[in-house]
Amino acid sequence: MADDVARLKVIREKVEAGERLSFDDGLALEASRDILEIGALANLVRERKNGDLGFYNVNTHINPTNVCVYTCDFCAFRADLDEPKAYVMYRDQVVERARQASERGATEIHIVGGLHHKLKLDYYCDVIRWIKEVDPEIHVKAYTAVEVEFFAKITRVSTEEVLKRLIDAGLGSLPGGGAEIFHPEVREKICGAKATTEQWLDVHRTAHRLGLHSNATMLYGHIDGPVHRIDHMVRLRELQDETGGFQTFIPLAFHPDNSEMADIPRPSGMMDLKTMAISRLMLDNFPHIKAYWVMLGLKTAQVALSFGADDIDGTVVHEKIYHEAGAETPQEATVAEIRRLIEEAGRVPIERDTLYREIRREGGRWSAGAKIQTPSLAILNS
Ligand code: MET
Repeated sequence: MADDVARLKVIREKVEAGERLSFDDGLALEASRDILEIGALANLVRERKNGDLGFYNVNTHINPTNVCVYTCDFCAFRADLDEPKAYVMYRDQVVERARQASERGATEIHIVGGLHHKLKLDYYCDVIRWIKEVDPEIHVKAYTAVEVEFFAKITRVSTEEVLKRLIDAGLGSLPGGGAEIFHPEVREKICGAKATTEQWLDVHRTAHRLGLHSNATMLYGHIDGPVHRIDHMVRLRELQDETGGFQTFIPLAFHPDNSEMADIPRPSGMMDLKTMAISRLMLDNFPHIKAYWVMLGLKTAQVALSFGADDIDGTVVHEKIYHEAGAETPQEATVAEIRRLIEEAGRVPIERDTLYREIRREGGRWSAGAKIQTPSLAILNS
């Protein structure tokens, strides 16, 4: 206990001085139960970087197929080709979904899905094209690094070539999925077949070099321990030092239902908030930390806005992956609801696009302004 107080005091001094926390500092935070002090430190960084802004966006999800060659233990979404629940969305369905999104004023479509061995890269490019034909303004954030690596394998081209073809089709940025846990002790057990840690990081490195921004996630609360989580964050921090291309880190709370790990309990509220706060503290070079309400629940996501998070994600609609794993959250949150939650948390709700530009709405139309910078961000970036 006395040890804990002393360690946190040293960490506080570092945070106040804007110094980088070490791997061991991360482990000390993990070992501590002083959620209020950890939260206060994360909040300090959060306010230094993002003031009192609380970001959200108006988006929708498309999961083009659930057919997947991989059998990750935590996944309740995947299907074999011959299973009744197996599906592929073709042009009409994608166009219809994009049309609905566009009519609702969505600024972003988020696409992730299964790795279907019979579909070609052209199909995955077409999904983006079909959306862009409906609404060229809508930002398509599509395909995890795991998917990009898989497309490269089945097409026998480099991941750089895959990214170039996707960009040509209209890709705007990469989502952060497929990262799970980078540490091999865990990764090999829960998703050993898919892209390795090095491959995942390399796809993002390449994407950043090609001018794309991307996000990064971490699936926590299953067989991961403190070392694995801190290792995950430090690897991301190192790549971000190199490229600066990451925008947002999203800690994802594991949902066990219908998965091969259904016997593992869900992460607790304590773990959710601590992981959020530690992410903010360790990932000192990530501009944003997101409390993804679909997985955390709206209530925890709201509280997380005082534990390091500055973003609560979007209206979502049509979420399948976590709902099939037992998420009890609604399918959709309204803008009014999201804004109320942010305001009640003492933050100023700001609608952003995928690249964190402020959205202005007039009548049924929207436009993106300049990239949002809090005063402190402006100073840091000048
Ligand atoms: N199947 C993809 C992957 O493993 C998408 C996962 S959804 C977050 O990366």
